[in-house]
Amino acid sequence: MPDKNLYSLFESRFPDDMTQTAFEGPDIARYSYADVHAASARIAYFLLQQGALPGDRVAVQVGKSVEAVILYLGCLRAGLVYLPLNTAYKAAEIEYFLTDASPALVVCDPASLESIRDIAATAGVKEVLTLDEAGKGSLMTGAVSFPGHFDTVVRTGDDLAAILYTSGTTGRSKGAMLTHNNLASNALSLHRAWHFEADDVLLHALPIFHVHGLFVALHCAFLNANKVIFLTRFDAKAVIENLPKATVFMGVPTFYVRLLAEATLTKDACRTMRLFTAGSAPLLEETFNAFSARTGHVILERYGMTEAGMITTNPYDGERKAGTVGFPLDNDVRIADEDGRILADGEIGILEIKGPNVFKGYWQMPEKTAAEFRPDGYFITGDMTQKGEDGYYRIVGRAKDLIISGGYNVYPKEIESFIDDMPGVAESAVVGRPDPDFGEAVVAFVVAADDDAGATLTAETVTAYIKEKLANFKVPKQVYIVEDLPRNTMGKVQKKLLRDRALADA
Ligand code: MCA
Ligand code: AMP
Repeated sequence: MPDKNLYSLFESRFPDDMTQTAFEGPDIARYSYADVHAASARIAYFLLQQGALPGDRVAVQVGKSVEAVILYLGCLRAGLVYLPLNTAYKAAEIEYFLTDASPALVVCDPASLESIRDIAATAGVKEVLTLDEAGKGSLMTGAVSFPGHFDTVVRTGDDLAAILYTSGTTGRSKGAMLTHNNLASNALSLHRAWHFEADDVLLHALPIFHVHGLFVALHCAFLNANKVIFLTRFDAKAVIENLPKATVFMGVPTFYVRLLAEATLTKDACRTMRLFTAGSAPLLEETFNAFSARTGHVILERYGMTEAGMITTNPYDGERKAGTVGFPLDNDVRIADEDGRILADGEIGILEIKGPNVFKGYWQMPEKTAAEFRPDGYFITGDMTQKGEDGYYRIVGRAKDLIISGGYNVYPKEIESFIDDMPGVAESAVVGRPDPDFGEAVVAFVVAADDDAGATLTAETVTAYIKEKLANFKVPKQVYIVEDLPRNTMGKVQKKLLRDRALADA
């Protein structure tokens, strides 16, 4: 059986001189490709020795460190399925993921060990290991005595490499199953489309629990064994200080807004750069224009989603157009109406896609998977799209009720269900409001119940209630206590009116 393990693809591109730098950065030690290869071998051995078997899931909620990246690579090598979790998730959210995915092992920050151990025990997890932001913990102490050579487990292209949870319009998160082929094909497409070369240096400031920072950015770098300048968090000043050592930078639109707020972002600071890319949320034309006026660099905007990696990209060589996401990568795309009727060029409809990058389905949710694919295999993205006369694709809206705040997806339904369960609440509606920093901000409208708890309900108590239980990026930036929610004659909440009110107030 030919080996399609994604790690084997990376390994085939490793440099002859393995002492070449893989990672360096202001807050981390230097790691060569030899270090990464040996450390990922030790982790692969250790995880298998802990009782995990190829195909088992390894859930990981840890801060950003090179060791966390090496853990990901170790999982690939051991044939384990990597399941990264946003560090902002709280206990109740983690409980859902662990119960749903039933991982063999969990790796978490030592600070959350106690609470995660309890949840893991109920979810039948064999072992909970720790890894802190400094790259220390029981994972590393356990792995250290294992050999630095490991025969990467052979995988077919269709075997799972990772599961990434994405929230859903129904409020329940779904685990998108990504295969070795899905990840490899998308990595190779991007590497080619964005002209990655052996001497590129990637400046990395994204979180590594989502597609953008983990797959898009790191995979491109690994395919040429490039050096990665690894920032453990996004900080605009640190990014600008490190730009003169780099050639490529990738960010969500909020990164670019925050970079532009720094006077030190100049043409000179960008003198070694060849490429800035943006995605995960729409890049405003004013940000695109301000960035090119200030730095001389035209940001390349691309579009994608967890279920498919990157789908379209602006051209590397041709004109990069503001407000567009360019052309399809190596997948077939079409625009259709809600019933799947294919529309003519120029018409606005929902983008549907088919290709080697498109995921295998949602973990243990065959009905949800079937509902999001057409009978001929096209996946329904839920993004309202238009193909212009110029051939460029534009994402003009969303058919799904989704807010994207600072590059993180927030599904109103999830927040509404949560608020509705709060004592003293009759009902609620959550909408997105334009925000200069996060692109969109979460705003909640809450109707108090006609009871004692309802009588004392305030915006502050609602906020505090959500903050305690849900990830911070889901916490509304503003809560309105209202008499009732505007409804149309069918009884449906008129979210447009709520958005207008939130906008007028802002
Ligand atoms: C932090 N906060 C947020 C967000 N991040 N609130 C709303 N939206 C957010 N995204 C909260 C904090 O908890 C804090 O709340 C307050 O806002 C201010 O925090 P701040 O220090 O400014 O935040 P930060 O730590 O600097 O984080 C902002 C960030 C971060 C750097 C923009 O959100 C980020 O790294 N975003 C990138 C997301 C990403 O990688 N997306 C890719 C998904 P309080 O003061 O109350 O505690 S992959 C994807 O979408 C697809 C596949 C694609 O196409 O790429
Ligand atoms: P996620 O579930 O985190 O993978 O988010 C995917 C969603 O982010 C897509 O379905 C789009 O709605 C949105 N998205 C990603 N990139 C862009 C972009 N360049 N412009 C507009 N929306 C985008």
